[in-house]
Amino acid sequence: MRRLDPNRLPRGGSPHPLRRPGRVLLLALVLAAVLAGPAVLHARPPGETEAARDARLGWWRDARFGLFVHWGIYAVPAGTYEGRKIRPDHGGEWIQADAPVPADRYEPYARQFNPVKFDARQWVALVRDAGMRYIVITSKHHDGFCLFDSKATDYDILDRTPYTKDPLAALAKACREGGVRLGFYYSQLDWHHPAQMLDPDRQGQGQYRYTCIRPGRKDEYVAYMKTQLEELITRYDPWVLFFDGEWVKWWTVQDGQALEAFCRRLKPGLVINNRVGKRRPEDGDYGTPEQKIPATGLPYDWETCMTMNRTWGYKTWDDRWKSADDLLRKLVDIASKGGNFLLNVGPKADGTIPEESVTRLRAMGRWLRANGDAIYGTRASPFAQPAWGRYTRKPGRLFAHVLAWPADGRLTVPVAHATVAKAYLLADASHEPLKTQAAEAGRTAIALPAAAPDPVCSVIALDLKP
Ligand code: H79
Repeated sequence: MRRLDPNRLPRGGSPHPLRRPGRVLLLALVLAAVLAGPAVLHARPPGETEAARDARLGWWRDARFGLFVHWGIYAVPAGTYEGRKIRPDHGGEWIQADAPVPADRYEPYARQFNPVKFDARQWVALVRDAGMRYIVITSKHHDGFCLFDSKATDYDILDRTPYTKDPLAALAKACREGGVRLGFYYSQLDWHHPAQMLDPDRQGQGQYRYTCIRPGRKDEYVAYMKTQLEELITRYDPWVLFFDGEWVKWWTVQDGQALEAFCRRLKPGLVINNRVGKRRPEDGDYGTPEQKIPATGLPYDWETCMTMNRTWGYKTWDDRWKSADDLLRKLVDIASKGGNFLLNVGPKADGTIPEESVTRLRAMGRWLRANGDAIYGTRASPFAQPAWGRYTRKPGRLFAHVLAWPADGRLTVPVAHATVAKAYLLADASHEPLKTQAAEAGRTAIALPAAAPDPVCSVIALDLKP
């Protein structure tokens, strides 16, 4: 997708940028950027061409399905404080704000966070079983607690918990060995760092949602983030950075651009979400609709992140689970609109993933083993959404995801019969051809078996002639 932000008009890649039409504007922009301070213009790798950008984002666009992991010391209270179930409609990772839990009662949860059953290889095996291609895990959520061994703070798993290992190191290793790409969630909003304070002008949860910077201490906090991001990038070599909590007033577009540039200098191949800045299309690489699927997709790269029940971080009592069928239909819907699906689990404090999540992931993986060709590496449907389901496409191929099997055993698709080389059920290993014939208005009719082969979503593949 081409970006229209003037800050990102062609620059370093062209040999004679100042001889183009519009050079006065460009010069003015460069001048303005220089006057405004360093690192404003080159948020993306300087001179990155569209082709280089496509190459950098290729694996991520093809992956389509990833695991979000919200794991931290909030898994200890797990949704309950002083016998009260805290906010059924809100994530357990917000319990410090929602209860609220005073800092001197929250921090000691670390002493009960001892994930002795955590097995990185088992997590990666589950991710592979689910047909997911990448993981994004919380390195630091809003509570400020770090799941890795950071030299910038002692508020981390090695210094504050009985657990003696770095789980992100183990996960990075298991991901490398298992062919899964690892990414890190990182929150700019931080309830623990001394440079931030709860907003004194707000009461209740708003104090936490919109923190303030203590006068004169913003540079200190930005330096803290840079130290930690450098640790994360150089030590674990992540593929994705997912920022969050960027909505606070003190975090600006310029702050986002500078931080984005900083991360990319350390690893130019990084894929970074738009919350590094202020969620504008031109911030980072991709949009981040949360808990929702855009009705008709978005005109840039995007990823829907979503919970399986109602919480991101583990709660013992949240049993409002979406069904595996529902989640699978959402994956198909998202792929048909050209997006990725980042589906969340909230592991327990002992390091295990709730059984309800595991069964759903395995069910989705079973479907993907037979039908993954219609998800991975596909692009958004070129057609309007049909009443019976969704389309995805690849060069030379169209996939019809049939969610409502036609009672008359006939499906029509908006491609001319002369261009259809073959139609078949994707899950049928023999790829036995289905009968096709020309239909009204340049369409093709496909004769289907009487009953849907898959009760949730059966995929008809169409090989198209060039
Ligand atoms: O980590 C999970 C949640 O804990 C975190 N994001 C996911 C991935 C999250 N924190 N808060 N929320 C989600 C909801 C916050 C919504 C709002 Fe706003 C923040 C409402 C007002 C400020 C979003 C940003 C809508 C307007 C600005």
